Amino acid sequence: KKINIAVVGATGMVGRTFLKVLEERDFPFENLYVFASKKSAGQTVTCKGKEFTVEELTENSFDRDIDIALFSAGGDTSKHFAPIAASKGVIVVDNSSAFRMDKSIPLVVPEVNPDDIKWNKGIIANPNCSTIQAVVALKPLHTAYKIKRIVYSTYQAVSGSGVKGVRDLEEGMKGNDLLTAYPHPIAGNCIPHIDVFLENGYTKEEMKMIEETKKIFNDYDLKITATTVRVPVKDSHSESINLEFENSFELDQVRNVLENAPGIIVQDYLSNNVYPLARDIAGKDEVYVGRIRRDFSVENGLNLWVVADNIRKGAATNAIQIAELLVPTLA
Ligand code: 2RA
Repeated sequence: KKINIAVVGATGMVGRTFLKVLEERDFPFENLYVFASKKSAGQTVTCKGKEFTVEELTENSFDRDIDIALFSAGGDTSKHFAPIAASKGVIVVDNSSAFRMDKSIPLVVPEVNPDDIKWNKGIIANPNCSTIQAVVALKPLHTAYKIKRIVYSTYQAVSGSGVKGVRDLEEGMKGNDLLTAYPHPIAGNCIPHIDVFLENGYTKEEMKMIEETKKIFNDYDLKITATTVRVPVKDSHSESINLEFENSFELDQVRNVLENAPGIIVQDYLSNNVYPLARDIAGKDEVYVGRIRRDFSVENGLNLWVVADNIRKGAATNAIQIAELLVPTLA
């Protein structure tokens, strides 16, 4: 069956990347519909060499034959329109955080928990970018050695904040500090504050990594803490991940497990300074792992350095990989 697909939020940073990745992966759609807010309606976007006119998203937008809708237009838009789309038989893959922690809605990374798409009831949630790259790297190790505890420290690109973050960095680098995306200048700075602070002193971003990891692994015994930091990098999130396993491991085994795992590229050759670098990895879809070394301060401890493009694997490509898993299930 040829698929009819919709992109909601088609003019945003992730929306435009949806269109690029659909084309790159030659996703088998017959018809593509592109939606955005009233102010963006009328613009044209391209996919597979064809032009599409952006329509304003309304409650009737899904009164046509649409099989899958990719949403990336903010939590409020998803909260309002995803259930309407689902009620018309559309399967929504939602990139917002609106439904991620809803127990009745699967939270999916295709390399990690693909079978969870089976119990979707019309909405599938795409995890937070910083969570996606982490669980791709950790899944094979969790399977092999059973993770007991995770310490996440992230160094997150400004494109995670959309065009405002990118502009704050670019202007800041010219000495013109704008404060449109962050409470402090981002140029030459590290800001330990992504999203809002919660009662427990953590930020929402930190709690997303903690709670989403447990849901994706379906393992609520995992002990996890996180510190998420915005750094003056345009694309790709970098993460230092410290792990403690229940079981012992040999380092060359660990490297082998990672090298043979889906979606991972190991870059770890210290003699010639080879390790994952955000600037090289922008535009790629894999998760890059390096600095693989024992944490000898604890029993069965390991340190990793994990880098991925936060707009591609962290959002658009992961959502489209979920859509690819859905294609065979559509009559
Ligand atoms: C960020 N992960 O980087 C969050 C949302 N994209 O800002």
